[in-house]
Amino acid sequence: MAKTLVEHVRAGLDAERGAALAELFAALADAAKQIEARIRTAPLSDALGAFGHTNVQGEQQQKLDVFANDAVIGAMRALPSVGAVVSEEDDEPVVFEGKPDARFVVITDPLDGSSNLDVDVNVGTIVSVQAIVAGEDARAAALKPGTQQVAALYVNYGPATMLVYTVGKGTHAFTLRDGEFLLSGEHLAMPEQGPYYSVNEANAADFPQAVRSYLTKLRDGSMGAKYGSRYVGSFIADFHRTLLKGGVFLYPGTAKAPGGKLRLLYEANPLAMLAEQAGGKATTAGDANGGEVRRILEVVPTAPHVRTTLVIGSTAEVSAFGDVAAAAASQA
Ligand code: P6P
Repeated sequence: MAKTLVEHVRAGLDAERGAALAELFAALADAAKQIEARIRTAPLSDALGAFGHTNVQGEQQQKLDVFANDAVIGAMRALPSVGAVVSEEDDEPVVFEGKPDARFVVITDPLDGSSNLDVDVNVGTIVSVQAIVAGEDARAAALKPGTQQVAALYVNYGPATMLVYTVGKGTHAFTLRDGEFLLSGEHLAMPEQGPYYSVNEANAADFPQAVRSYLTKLRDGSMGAKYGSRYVGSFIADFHRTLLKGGVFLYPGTAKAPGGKLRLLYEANPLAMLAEQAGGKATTAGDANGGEVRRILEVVPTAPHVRTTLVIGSTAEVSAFGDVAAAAASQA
């Protein structure tokens, strides 16, 4: 019988930490199962469509965004170990009073890519976990760099419902069957080079010169491979493919989002940890003028909803971007 999520988390850690994280993951898995059940039959109910409120991101909240947010926050509220939740859907951290033993802050995009729900395309739940150091308040705990994450996970609501996690000891995949997340891939290894690049080509005219030069390099065969282009427009779907098949996903600066669109705390950081634990890499794409390329996990967050440019995937493609950007910067 394949290992369950809780068995796997416990097996990889010392008893005390394993128990604490297993309890947290079990609660997150329960929230994911509630979200999955609602998504699977959404077209038959009134669950789809806009909630009628714009969130802190300036995005039209979907009803399922609110449902997913309530599910995750409700599950975390019940755990003595979780002191607060920082959510894409809430302007400020949701702090749980009266939890003297709180040791984690959970940072989440409860339903990433929800604009795809109406057309039945994959969406995901993304979670980053930071430790609350004695005496630290939750907001400060959430604003630590990604190198200090205790755990990272996402749920991909696709043809299968898959949960992928790391606690810093490899990246592992589980598949939901009969209410249980069962081990379906252990110590995932991202290919060193892949067959796909993934970027919203509609923004190409806005990309910094370094990014345009890089895309030309991917297309003209000088990487020693013929690339295909894949872009779902749902980060978890595009990342999950990159994790399993290799290649690169980029969200550079654009005219609309010069500093990038994806959020550092609950999109880039958790997936960067998962990528690195699978042998991949994740960096910024430099700023709108090219600029310094930095390892995502070392970027120090300035605010809960700060955005970042992103290049994430196989070592060959992410390193090649760094070389192109460095060459461009030296000629500037
Ligand atoms: P664009 C979804 O809204 C999201 O946050 C990510 O899931 C996805 O990768 C990105 O935005 C897509 O953005 O500008 O290409 O539509």
